[in-house]
Amino acid sequence: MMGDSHSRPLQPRKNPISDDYRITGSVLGLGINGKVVECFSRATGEKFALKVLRDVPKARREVDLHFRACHGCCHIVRIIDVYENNYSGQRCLLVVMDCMEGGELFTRIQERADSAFTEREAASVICDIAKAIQHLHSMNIAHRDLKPENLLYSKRSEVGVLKLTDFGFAKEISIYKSLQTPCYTPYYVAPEVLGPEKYDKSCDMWSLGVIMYILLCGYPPFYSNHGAAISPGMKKRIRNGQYEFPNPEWSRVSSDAKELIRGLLRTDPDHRLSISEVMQNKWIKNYSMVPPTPLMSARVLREEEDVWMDVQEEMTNALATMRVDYDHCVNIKNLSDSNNPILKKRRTQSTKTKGAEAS
Ligand code: I85
Repeated sequence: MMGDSHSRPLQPRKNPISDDYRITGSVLGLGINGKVVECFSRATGEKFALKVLRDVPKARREVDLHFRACHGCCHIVRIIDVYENNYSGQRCLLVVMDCMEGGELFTRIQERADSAFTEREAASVICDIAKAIQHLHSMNIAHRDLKPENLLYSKRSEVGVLKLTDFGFAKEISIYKSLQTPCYTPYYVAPEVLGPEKYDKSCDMWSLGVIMYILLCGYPPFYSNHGAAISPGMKKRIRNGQYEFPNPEWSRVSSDAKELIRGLLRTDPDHRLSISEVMQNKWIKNYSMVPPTPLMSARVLREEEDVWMDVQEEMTNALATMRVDYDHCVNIKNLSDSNNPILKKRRTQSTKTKGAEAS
């Protein structure tokens, strides 16, 4: 199952990981599907990050997509090795990754001196994230969990590279795959049958818009009135595209940047910008020519540090809602097209009638 024709095949190793790596107790991060701990290569002494997943089909999909995606793009965290081991009595997948020592994107920006973070730098950060998305979308993979916690820097120093991680919700959206079901004749396939591919990708584009907005001002475009979990009011604002560019944070930000955000946060996924349109956008393409206007993001992030957990939770919830909505929409379409009992009955009847006519 690991790997396919257009990728390097991945065979999880079966030998104990402790042959090759020394696992320390140090926890680097906690995901919903598993924890990430520190480990060291016995051969080189180099430090790596190890993600421990229970070996279930969903975990296999995550590792397979992440492994295929991390080659050929320097903005996706690289997988070094995968082991299939028994770990505390359970079958586990142990994923050895390059260790991102620079921490999360917004922690890094928050640590910057006031006004040292500029619109030009924000453009270069968005360009890096966009390159990761472009790579994924060109492979027909939607990440579907693009959020601040999944954007990590490789090193603490200036040379650190921003990389995307966690493919726990990633989905392969090959039209060929979805058309392999016997109910479709590819020549006559309706646009909405091909639609889901676009909706999964447009989820990543919306996330890019939210991240770009936060990067430029330090707070998100949509927020809940009551702090934590997503509220009906916030859902309504997201649905209606109710957000603003308030002063003073936005007063000096270029209209090119605001225009790009508007394109990414369009409520109708059909009208939202695609990744190729973003790569062609001049604020992205010519980011080195974006004015180096000082931003207020670093200070706002620092001053609002106590609500950052709520902001992250809200984004997590919004992404979950979006994935459910789009998946649901796919199910409705597939069901009505393929398992329509009346159509099935009529088809068998008409065959009988035709047979009777012929004889
Ligand atoms: N290194 N979402 C938040 C981490 N190197 N981290 C998360 N899903 C993953 C953790 C919880 C992301 O798939 C995650 C995943 C993978 C990693 C990951 C991969 C590679 C790291 C869940 C660090 C790290 C290492 C040293 C220092 C620091 C961080 O997290 C810091 F700077 F924070 F001190």
